[in-house]
Amino acid sequence: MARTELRRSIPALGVQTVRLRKGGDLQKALERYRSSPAVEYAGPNHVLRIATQRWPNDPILLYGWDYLDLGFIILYQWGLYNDGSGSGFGTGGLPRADIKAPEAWAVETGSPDVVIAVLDTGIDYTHPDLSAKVWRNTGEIPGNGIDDDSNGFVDDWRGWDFANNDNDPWDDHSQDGMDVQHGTFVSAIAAAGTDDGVGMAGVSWGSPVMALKVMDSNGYGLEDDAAAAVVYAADNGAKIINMSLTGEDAPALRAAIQYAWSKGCLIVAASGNSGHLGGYLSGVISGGALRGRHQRVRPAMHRRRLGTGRFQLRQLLGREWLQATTS
Ligand SMILES: [Ca+2]
Ligand SMILES: [Ca+2]
Ligand SMILES: [Ca+2]
Ligand SMILES: [Ca+2]
Repeated sequence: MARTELRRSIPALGVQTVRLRKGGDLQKALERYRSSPAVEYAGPNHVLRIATQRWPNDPILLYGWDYLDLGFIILYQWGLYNDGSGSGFGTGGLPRADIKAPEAWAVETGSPDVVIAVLDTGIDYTHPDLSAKVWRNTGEIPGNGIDDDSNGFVDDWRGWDFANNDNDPWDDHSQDGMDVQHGTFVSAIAAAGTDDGVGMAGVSWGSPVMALKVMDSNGYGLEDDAAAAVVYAADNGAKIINMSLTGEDAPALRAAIQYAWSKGCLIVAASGNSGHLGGYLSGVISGGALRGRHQRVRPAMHRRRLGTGRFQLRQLLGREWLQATTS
């Protein structure tokens, strides 16, 4: 065998670790061990480390400011880190009923290469926590009336408004005379500027958000606009497509999702408070809401859809894994 010396033996597991002699070649040693019929598995002895956390300095995450000044919502991002103090809509909190964001951020804070398309009511691209995070179409020269990148959309330098068929995806969503800006809120949850001392923290610190407005100022949209936006996202470099919207089964959107999926996009849709769009289509991760004590917000309605969503997540992970191992 290779030039090695025994380091440790774990008889209960049938495991032995060896140390290469000075100047030994790890790959060659592994190949030799793997070719032996007496060896079931050979691999490097991986370095482990303690699980760490990383905390950005955004004030809403840390102190729970009523930042958006809506009056009736106290924004505290307990979904990222739930300390159990009861910020979860007054139901009391269950410590660490959250997405373990600080632990994840210690490993990865999100890449600028992973563009998140947000199909929603648009984005307030002047918002201090989003202005630097809005995707720019570098192939398009703004305001010259020419489709410079020949993608079928004239002057689409910061996304597109499919609801009004114009190049300004500004979030005009309001209700009862008050700004609601659902798309802006969703975009910030996904990828607000983070560790910038401003406002809230996003899950992905690095990702740009592609503003694709598919719903009008009242929060309603049409299937074909959403389908066209999904195709736009897939064709223009989005890696993740988020659809926090709901409705009846929509064949065009179904076809668009299959198109985006075939181009390697990861698609996330709301499991839905009513209706059932996208959330249980093949290739879609279905997301639902939990309260601060880990209860589903709408127990009866979400159980079925989230159950299906978990199945699709397994499917998706299986496919990702297969892609990774065959490439
Ligand atoms: Ca264009
Ligand atoms: Ca242009
Ligand atoms: Ca517009
Ligand atoms: Ca921030």
